[in-house]
Amino acid sequence: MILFDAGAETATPTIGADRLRCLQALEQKVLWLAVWMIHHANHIRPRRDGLKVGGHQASSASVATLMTALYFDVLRPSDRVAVKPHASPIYHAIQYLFGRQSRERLERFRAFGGAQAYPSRTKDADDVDFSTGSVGLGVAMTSFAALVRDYLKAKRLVDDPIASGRMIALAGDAEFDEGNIFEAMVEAWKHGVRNVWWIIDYNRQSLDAVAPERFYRPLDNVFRGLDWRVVTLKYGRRLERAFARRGGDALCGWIDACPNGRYSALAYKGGAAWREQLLHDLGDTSGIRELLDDHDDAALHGLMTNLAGHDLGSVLEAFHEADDDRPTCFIAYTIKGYGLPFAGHKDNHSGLMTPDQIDALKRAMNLREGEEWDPYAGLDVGADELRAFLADVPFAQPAARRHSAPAVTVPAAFDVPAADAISTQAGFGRLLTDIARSHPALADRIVTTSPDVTVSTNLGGWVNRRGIFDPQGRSDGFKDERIASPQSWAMSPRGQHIELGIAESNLFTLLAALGLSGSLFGARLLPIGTLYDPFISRGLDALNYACYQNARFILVGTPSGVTLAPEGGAHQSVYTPLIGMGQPGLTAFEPAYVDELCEMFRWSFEHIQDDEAGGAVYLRLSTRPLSQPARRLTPELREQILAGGYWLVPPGPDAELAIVACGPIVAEAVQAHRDLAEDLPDAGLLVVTSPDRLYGGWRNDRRPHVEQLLDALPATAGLVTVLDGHPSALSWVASVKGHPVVPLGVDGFGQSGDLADLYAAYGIDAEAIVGAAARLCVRRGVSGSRRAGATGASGR
Ligand SMILES: Cc1ncc(C[n+]2csc(CCOP(=O)(O)OP(=O)(O)O)c2C)c(N)n1
Ligand SMILES: [Mg+2]
Repeated sequence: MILFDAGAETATPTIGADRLRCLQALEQKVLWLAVWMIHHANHIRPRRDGLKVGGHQASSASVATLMTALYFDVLRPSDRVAVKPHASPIYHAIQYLFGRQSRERLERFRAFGGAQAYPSRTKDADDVDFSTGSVGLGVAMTSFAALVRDYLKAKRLVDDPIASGRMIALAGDAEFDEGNIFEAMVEAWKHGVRNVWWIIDYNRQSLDAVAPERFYRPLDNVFRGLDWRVVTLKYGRRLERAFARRGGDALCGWIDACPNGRYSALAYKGGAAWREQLLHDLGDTSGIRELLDDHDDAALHGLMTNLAGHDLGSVLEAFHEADDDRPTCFIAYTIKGYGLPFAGHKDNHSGLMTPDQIDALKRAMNLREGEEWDPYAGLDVGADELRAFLADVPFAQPAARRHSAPAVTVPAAFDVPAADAISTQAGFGRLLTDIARSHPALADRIVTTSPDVTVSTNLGGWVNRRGIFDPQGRSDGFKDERIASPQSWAMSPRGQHIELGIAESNLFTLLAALGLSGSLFGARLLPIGTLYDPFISRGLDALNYACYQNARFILVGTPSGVTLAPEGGAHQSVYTPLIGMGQPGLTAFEPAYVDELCEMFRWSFEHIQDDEAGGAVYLRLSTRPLSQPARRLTPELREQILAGGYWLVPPGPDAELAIVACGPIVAEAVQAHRDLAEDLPDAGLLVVTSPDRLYGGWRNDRRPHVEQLLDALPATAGLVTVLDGHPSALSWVASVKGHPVVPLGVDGFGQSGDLADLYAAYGIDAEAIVGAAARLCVRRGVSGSRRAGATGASGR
């Protein structure tokens, strides 16, 4: 069994011997605490459900040195770090040593209310900067946080030292299999983002597999191609010294050529196996036998696994050398499970040490029974010295790291853009343009962004007024050449629109960063992101990631549904209303009319600023112009719109039917309601402005709005629900009071056509609604003149 090898680190030009001794002691302690925390959760804490608790001892060990160097020496309080998900125990152990994490929470690692399995900005109590868990996203988040910091800097909304903080990702090497990282790199390059470090824990292992050795080259090339500095930390100083001996070149060549799988296997087997292999391969090379004779098995193992990512001195030197703001990638060679019995084993990802192995490690770390949680026991450095050292660590100095920012005042109402017929998407564009003109204080804090669909989602008017953000500034070539265009594309540090390439994952990761601007950097922004509604799915995990961190933004999905008609199925969203309902931390609306949209926007600006009870908002909009009702919203109607729905036509006392409709399909519902008036004069028409709010209220409120609405409807009445989206987003309304229902909507792929063709094909036109009403009435036994369906429609 191979166990932790403290090695004897030597001082470096910038790190004195005493300092290094303390750091090495902390490195040892951090590794122990992480391993113990996981062991305790799996083997000691009582369990009730027979489930494995898990935790990642090997992933943690891999990064113990790198994190020790960062947190106990290199970081400043203004730096922000995304820690690779499976190093959560190391992070919590470090915060414990700083006195920012309680022993109780460590004892409850992965238990309810305890330290989280993956670092969580919202659920952990020890000041996690960026949540991680879904690999790749935390890494990208650091780039976008840096972009947000640059945006604030350009507008003088943030002071030093916050403005000079580094955005740092401690990444697992397999995270670079996730495409989102490369999308983020390209975008960051376009925006000239600075002051970002990505430190790759290059253990060449993922969950299942050992990575091919060839991977290093493309990785290195990509970074260099995008103007990053690449610092490769390959061999530790003990190995470097061995390379300087006779036979050292051959030894170096041998390791360089050693396939990752073989190297990992030998790292697992230990000293005797290294010896046998080296004798076999290099025994005839002058100097090698002497080198082997100079090392017993343990020392040989220590030497051969002395990769730079486990050599504190090398790591510290490299980090300190990168002292400018150039984006820097450190590729730090490591061994997964370093210092633990399963070091290098290809199956070690979810491996857990046995109680016997833990006991042996405890002994190797000079810990006695009962000292397992002790921050100082068993180390070569005394408790007082370590306490003093910790108190002096730059990162431990008092500084606000969770900022707050004053709220931006939101007007009591927005003027509704005047038009007889207008789409919600056009209304959105006009509203935003009007805000840019008429509400400067609010507009100054709005920042918009879009993945290459700025103009086609109607942000053009806003961009013409507020400009595109570019820290350096660039003129609009077409304007300079006096070529007519409705769109001004000038870029400057004053610009308030961040134009992204087509990568929806980037949109959501940027929204995550913009939406945390207040708490990360102390300056509040009101982010609005637009994209075509179906492509929400493309970035869904990043959207979830943004919401999980409680980032605040307004998302506009437009156009949506088959209502996009001629553009065909690939651009038509079907189940996004269910995403709106199902995504925690996101409130979804789908307005039919533009006055509703204006009220939703006003509410959204307040909601995203409500630090306690707020969240992000999603508005599903359409390009279909609709005749607008001639009305002024009463306070009561405003409330109902926000609560999720209102009776456009309240049901009469003898109503046999109500149509429940959402979004632009309300026009068909109005038509069908008219068609039914003669047969069913008491029928009601309910406009649902938010299936999400309506459903949430039903689940959580004492007097749910949906119940109050349905109180107006006799218990015997039937419902026809209809939307341009998946029918289950509305059909649940029937179960509130047990009304019979025919649910209409779209549950197949979209296709090209005109509105009449498509609405008929998917059974959501007026005729289909009337047909559904007829079927309901037949089912309910409504007879004679009271039966609907003279038209004999073809509802589905
Ligand atoms: C998006 C996503 N897919 C899959 C997983 C499951 N998973 C967890 S860790 C891991 C491999 C991680 O390897 P690496 O990043 O190299 O970390 P290491 O443990 O080697 O330090 C995988 C596939 C995940 N967390 N996120
Ligand atoms: Mg790995």
